[in-house]
Amino acid sequence: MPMGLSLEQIEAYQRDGFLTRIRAFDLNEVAMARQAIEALEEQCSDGAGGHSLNQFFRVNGHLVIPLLAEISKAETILDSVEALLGPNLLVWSVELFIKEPGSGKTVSWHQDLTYWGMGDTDDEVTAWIALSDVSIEAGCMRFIPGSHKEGMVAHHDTFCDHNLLSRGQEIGSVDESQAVFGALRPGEMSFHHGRCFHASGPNLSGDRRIGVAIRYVTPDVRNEAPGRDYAMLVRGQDAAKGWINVAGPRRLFAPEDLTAYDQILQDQSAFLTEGALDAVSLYQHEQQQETSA
Ligand SMILES: O=C(O)CCC(=O)C(=O)O
Repeated sequence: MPMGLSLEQIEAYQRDGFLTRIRAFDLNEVAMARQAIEALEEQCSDGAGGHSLNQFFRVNGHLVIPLLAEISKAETILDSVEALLGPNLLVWSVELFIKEPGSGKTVSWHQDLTYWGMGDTDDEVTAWIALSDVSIEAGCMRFIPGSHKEGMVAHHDTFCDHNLLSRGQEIGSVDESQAVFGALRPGEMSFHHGRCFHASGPNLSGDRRIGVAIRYVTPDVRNEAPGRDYAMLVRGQDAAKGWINVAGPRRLFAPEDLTAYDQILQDQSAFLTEGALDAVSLYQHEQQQETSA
């Protein structure tokens, strides 16, 4: 058993469907990661290959931005993910969740797996790493303990403007009195199961609220899932080869990687939950100019 998590932490994740306040990076590492992301925002705001930087931050950024691929391969994170999913790990997606200071953007109650086209599985987990102080005031995530045991539940689309989810999709009925806040200090991470009900509030703090969400999967996910899909092997082996393995970026926005990015987006969109064809990602990120501090 890898030492990334204690037995108590593994049991808590299995019981509650989430786990919070696990250290991923020290303060120096997290400051460097934030600085690198903000440098990208300054220097590459136009994006590349016909896509905005925002688009890469929303979906599959690890395919064209080496920094995001490197974060997803950090040993401390992988040790903890291995404790939850076992020794063979792939990255399906890396996304940035940025709420600007004073932003009213929220995320409605949802389950991730509902829209991802990989079916209902226990072999996926999100590691969400805080690159800033993600306090309650800053709009940290909230989770409903044990909700991952309720199966996949119905969602409806609200297309609400202040929702960061692309269709404003939400679960009809959630007992919010049961919700647990997952506040994180910079460099800490939480884990959540793809069926765990989760949401987040506005950022009422004076700083940006920045999180990197990494979706880890195992080779077993592809035993039942439809269509073709891609993932980057980061630990162990993918003997089953159900995933089409991608190597990760050669360098920032390499033309070959941008071509692969388009192909992957097209293939993923083809079998994504109907109605979500504009982008594989569930999420819309705020543009910096929308800041309402
Ligand atoms: O960052 C947030 O507020 C929501 C993140 C989320 O829904 C996810 O990582 O699945």
